[in-house]
Amino acid sequence: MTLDIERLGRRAEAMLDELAAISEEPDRLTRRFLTPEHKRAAHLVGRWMQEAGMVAAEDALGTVRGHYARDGEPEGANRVPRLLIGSHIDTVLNAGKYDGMLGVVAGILAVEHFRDQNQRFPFAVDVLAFGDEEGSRFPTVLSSSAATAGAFDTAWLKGVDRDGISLEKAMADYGLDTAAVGTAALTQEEALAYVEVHIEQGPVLEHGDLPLGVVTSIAGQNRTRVNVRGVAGHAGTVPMTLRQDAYLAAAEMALAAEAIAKAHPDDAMVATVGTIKVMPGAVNVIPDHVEFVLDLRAASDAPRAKALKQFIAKAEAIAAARGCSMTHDTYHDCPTAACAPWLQDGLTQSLDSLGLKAPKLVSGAGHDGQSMAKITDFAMLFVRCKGGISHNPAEFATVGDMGLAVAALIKFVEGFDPA
Ligand code: HGY
Ligand code: MN
Ligand code: MN
Ligand code: MN
Repeated sequence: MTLDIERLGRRAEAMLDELAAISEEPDRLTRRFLTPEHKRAAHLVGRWMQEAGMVAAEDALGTVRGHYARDGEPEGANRVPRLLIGSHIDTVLNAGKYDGMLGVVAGILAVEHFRDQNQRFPFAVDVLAFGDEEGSRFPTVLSSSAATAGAFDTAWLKGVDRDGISLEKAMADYGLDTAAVGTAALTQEEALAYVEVHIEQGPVLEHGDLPLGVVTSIAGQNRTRVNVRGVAGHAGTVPMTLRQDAYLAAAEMALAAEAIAKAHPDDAMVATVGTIKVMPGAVNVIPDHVEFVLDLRAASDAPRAKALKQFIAKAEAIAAARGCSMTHDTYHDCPTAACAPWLQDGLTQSLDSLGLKAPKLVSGAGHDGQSMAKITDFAMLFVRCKGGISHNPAEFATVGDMGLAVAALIKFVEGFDPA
C-alpha cells in the first residue's frame, strides 16, 4: 500500500510539539536526565507506545520500552528476539525539538502503521526512548543505552550534577532501583539489530538537496574535565606580571585545543569547550580555580588519542608558565562506531523503494548507537535539517522529510531479515 507521507510527517510534527512543551525552563527547551520533566516526557511517550499497539514499560535506567510482539508471540514471553528502534528524549540546554525525539516518534509511528495494517513479523519490534544520551546533567554520556547494552559502569552512580545531586540519588528520587541496573541489559540473542532515525545535525544533506542519508559510522569522542588552580587576588592591586590567573591559563588551554584540532582537517577533528566554571566568581577577584570540559572528536580514533595527549602536555606547560597547576580526567571516551554494512544495505533498499537516493555520510555527532554497538549491529538514517543547525532552538526538519523518514523506517522493517 502507498504510504501517506504528508500525514506521517504531520503526525510526527504534532508529537514533537507536544514533547517540546515539556521543559525545565519556561522560555526554552531543556529536559535533562531524571528530572520531573524527563518523567513527564517518558509518561507521554509510554502512552503513545500503548496507543500504537505496544506494551510499554520503563527499565531500571528509566528508558521507556515499547514492545510490539512478533507473529504468534505467546502472552508474557520474554527474551524474544527483537529489532530495536530508538533514540533519546533528553536534550541539551536550550535545545531544538528534533534531536533525539524524532527517532522515538518515528519508531512509534512505524509500529502504529504495522498495527493498523495488522502486520506482524517473525521478530518482535521494540521502540526505545533513552533518557541520558546528551550527558547534559551528570558526567556520564549514553548511560541509559549503555545499561541496555549491559555496559553500565556503577562508578557513574557517584557522578554529581551542577547542584551536587548524585546520579544515585536522582535515580532513587525518580523511583528507580540502583541495585537493579543490571536488569536493563538485553542479551545478544534478544537484540537482532538497532536502527535509529536522527536529524543529520550537519549541512551535507541540505547541501546535496537530499531528504535522507545512510550513516556509515559515528565519530569517536572524548570528554576531559580540566581543573586549573591559580592564586586569587585583588583585581585592582595585583600587577599583571605577578598574577597566577587560573582563568587566563584556561583560556590559553582552550586556544591550544583549537590549534590542535585545526592542525587535523583531514581527520575532521573538532575541539570544543562548552562548559566552564570560573571561581570564586566575583568581578573583582582574580580567579584561582577554573573547571572546564574539553569535547574532542575525530573521524578515527588514533589521531584523536594522540591529539588528547598533545593537549594535556600543552596544558601542563601553560599552567607551569603561569604559576598555575592543572589536573585532568577523561570521564568519557567512546570509540568510532561503524554501522553494519548489511543494515546500511537494508536502509539503502528502503530508500530505493521510495525512489530516493541513498547518500552515505559519517556522523560527527555521537548517538546511542555507540552504546548499542556493544551488543548488536546498528545503523542510522539521517534526516536533512535546515542549515545543519542543531543543539539550538533554530533546529528544523520539514514535515515532508520527516514523513519520508517514517516511510523509510517502515520499509526497512518490512524488509528486515535477521537471518
Ligand atoms: O554530543 C553529541 O554528539 C550528541 O549530541 N550527544
Ligand atoms: Mn541526538
Ligand atoms: Mn506496511
Ligand atoms: Mn544532541
